[in-house]
Amino acid sequence: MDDCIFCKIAAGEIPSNRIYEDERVLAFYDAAPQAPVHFLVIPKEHIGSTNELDNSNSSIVSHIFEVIVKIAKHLDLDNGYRIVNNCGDDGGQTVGHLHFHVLAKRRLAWPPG
Ligand code: IU
Repeated sequence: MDDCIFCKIAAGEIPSNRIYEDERVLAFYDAAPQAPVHFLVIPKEHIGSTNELDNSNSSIVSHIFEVIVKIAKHLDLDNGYRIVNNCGDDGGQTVGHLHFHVLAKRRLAWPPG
């Protein structure tokens, strides 16, 4: 998508603090961290939100979760972490490209606001 900021980050047209990348996904630190460790994992392919997942593209989600586990080990997130996906306006989604937040290294409250 031409005007999608996360597509531009995935393509390297906008710089990001990258943690991991392969042919299908990119993980990078969130520009406005909400925890001492806060990174995002995105598909390189443009998928607008969770609502655009179906049988043709949903395998990316299991891959993203496998990548999260790998990164969590790499970053020593032994005390746990939270994975967040905001979908749509009421879900608090502000960037229209599927992404999973990973927050760690502080005790997180529940329920979220
Ligand atoms: P949300 O779930 O759509 O609300 O999350 C979008 C996140 O993307 C949010 O935490 C932003 O800080 C983050 N972000 C970023 O890391 N770099 C950017 O250039 C932009 C947003 I725009």
